[in-house]
Amino acid sequence: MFQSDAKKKMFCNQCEETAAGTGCLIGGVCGKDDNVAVLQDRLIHALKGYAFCNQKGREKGKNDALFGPFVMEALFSTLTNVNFDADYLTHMITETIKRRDSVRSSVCSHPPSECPAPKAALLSFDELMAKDFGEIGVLQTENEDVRSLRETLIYGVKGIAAYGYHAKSLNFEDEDVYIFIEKALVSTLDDSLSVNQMVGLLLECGQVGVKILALLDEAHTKTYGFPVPTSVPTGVKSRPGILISGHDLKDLEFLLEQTKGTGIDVYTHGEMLPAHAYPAFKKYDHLVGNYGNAWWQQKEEFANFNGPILMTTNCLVPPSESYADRLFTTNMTGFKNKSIQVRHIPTKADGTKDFSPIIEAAKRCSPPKEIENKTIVTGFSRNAVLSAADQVIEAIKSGGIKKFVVMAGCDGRHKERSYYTEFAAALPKDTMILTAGCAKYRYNKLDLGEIGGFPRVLDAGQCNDCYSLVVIALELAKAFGIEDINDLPIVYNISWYEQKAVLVLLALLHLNVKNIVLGPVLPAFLSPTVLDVLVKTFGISKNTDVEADMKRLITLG
Ligand code: FSO
Ligand code: SF4
Repeated sequence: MFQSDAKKKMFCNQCEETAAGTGCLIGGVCGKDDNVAVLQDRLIHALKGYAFCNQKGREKGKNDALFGPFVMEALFSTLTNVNFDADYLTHMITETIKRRDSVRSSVCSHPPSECPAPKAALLSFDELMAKDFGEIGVLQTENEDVRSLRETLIYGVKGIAAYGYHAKSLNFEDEDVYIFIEKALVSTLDDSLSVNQMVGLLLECGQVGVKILALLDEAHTKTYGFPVPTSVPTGVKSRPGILISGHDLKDLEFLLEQTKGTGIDVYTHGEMLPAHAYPAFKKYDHLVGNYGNAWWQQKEEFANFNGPILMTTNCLVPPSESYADRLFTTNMTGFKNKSIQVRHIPTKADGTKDFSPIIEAAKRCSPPKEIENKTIVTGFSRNAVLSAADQVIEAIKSGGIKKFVVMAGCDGRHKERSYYTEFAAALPKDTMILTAGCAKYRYNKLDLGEIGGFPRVLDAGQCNDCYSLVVIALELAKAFGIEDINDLPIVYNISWYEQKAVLVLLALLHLNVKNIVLGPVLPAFLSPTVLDVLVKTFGISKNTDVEADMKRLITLG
C-alpha cells in the first residue's frame, strides 16, 4: 500500500499520531520534515552497523567503551518530538560511522569489499547519505510481520535509551543494558531469526525495560530523595520566570542552583511537574509552581509565559516565531529550520551546563501571564504509597477501594483523548486512579475527591517513574498473598503516544500483565498478525467508549 504512493518523501509510523493512522509520508504530523525523517532513518541504520561491529569487538574484548552512552544519545534523538535539527543528526551519523570504523578496524582484517558483515556495517558516510528511506528505513523490510516485530523492538529500545540516558546523567548505568541494546539493534539485520525468536526479543526488551526503569528510579531517589505528596500551585508570581520542560531532573538542579538569588522564579511545565515532590528541590524557594499542561498545548502556553523556556527532552513542538527567541534546548533536543534556529545549551566537558544565557534573557522579560490558579497534587510514588500500605490494604479489605485503574501514559492532540477525562470523571467513587506520565493532565485538575485521605488520582510522577506503579502492584500482590498479578483489583486503561510508552507496554507484558486496554488507537506498526499474537497471548485490546469500557473494566472486570 505504502510503496505505491508516488508522492511519499519519507515513512515514519512510530507514534500514535501518525498520519491517517498508517504513516507520515510527506511530512510528520509532529512537524518533522522529510529531510530530518530520512536523516533519522540513516542514523538508525548506521547505529545497527555500529552495534554489529561492537558486538564482534566485544567477543574479542575490543568493544568501544563509550558505545552505550553514545548510542543512547543517538537513539534518544530519534524519539518523537526530540530533535528537528538536520545538522545535529548529520553530525551524529558522522560520529557513528567513525566509531563503527574504529572498532571494526580493530577486529576485522577484511577490506570492506570482501567483508561478510551486513551492509550497515560497511557503508561509507557518502554511500549512506545517498540512500533513501525506502532502502534503509523501516520499509526496507518487505515482510510486514518481520517489519512489525523489528520496528516494535527498535521503538522499545528507543525507550530504554531515553530512560538510560537520564540514569546515566546521574551517574547510574548498567553494562548489561548496553549489551541488550547492541543485541537488539544487531537482531534487526539478521534475516535468519524466526518469528518466535523475534517475539522472544520483544519480551526480553520488556525485561530490560523493567531493569532500566528500576535503575532510573534508584538514580532519582538516591540523588533527590523519595518524593512526598505535594500540592503544586498553577498560578504565577510577580517576578520574571524561567519555564523548564521535558524530563531531565539534573538540568532542573543546575537551573535552580544557577538562578539562586537572581530574582528569577522557576516554573515547571508538562512532565517536569513531579519534580516539586522531591525533597532535594523543596529547598529552593524560587521553584514556585507549574505552568500549563501537557506538551501539545505548549504553543499557546509558551507564548503566554513571557520568559525563557528550557526544553530538556521531549516533547518539543516546532515553535512559533512569537517565542522562538525565548526558547532554549539542551541534551539531544534541538530545532532548526530556514527561519528559526533555537539556541542550544551544550554540556561542558566536566558534565555541567552554563544556563547564564537563559538567566540573562529572563532578566529582560516580563513576568508570566496567569493562565489559571489552582493546585495539582503529585508525589505519590512507590515510597509514599507503600509507607501507608496498611491504610491502603485496609481500604481494599473493607471495600473502601474496590479497584485501582492504571491510567498512565501520554497525552496528545487528538480530540478523542477527551475520552480519558470522561472516563476518569465517570469512575465510581470507590476506584482510585494510578497514573504517571503526561496522560494525567486529562484529569488531574478535576476534583475527584479522596478515599481515606488519599486523593483519588495518585500521581506517581513522570512516565519515567512508571516503575513505581509496578512496585506498588507487586507489593500489594505480596501483601495479599496473590501469586498472579492479574488477580489483583487493578485494571489498565493506558494511553500511549511515543516510544517510551512502547517500552512501558513491553515491560508490562514481560510482567505478564493481561487484558491491558490501550488507546486512543492501536500502534500502526503492529501488523495484523503481530496484533493477533498480542491479543491471544495477553488479551490486549483498544479502548472503545466510556460506557462500554466502564462496564468491562470496572463493573465486570
Ligand atoms: Fe509525555 Fe512526550 Fe513523558 Fe512522552 S511529554 S508524551 S511518554 O514524550 O515522555 O509522558
Ligand atoms: Fe509522523 Fe509520529 Fe513519525 Fe512524527 S514521529 S513523523 S508524527 S509517525
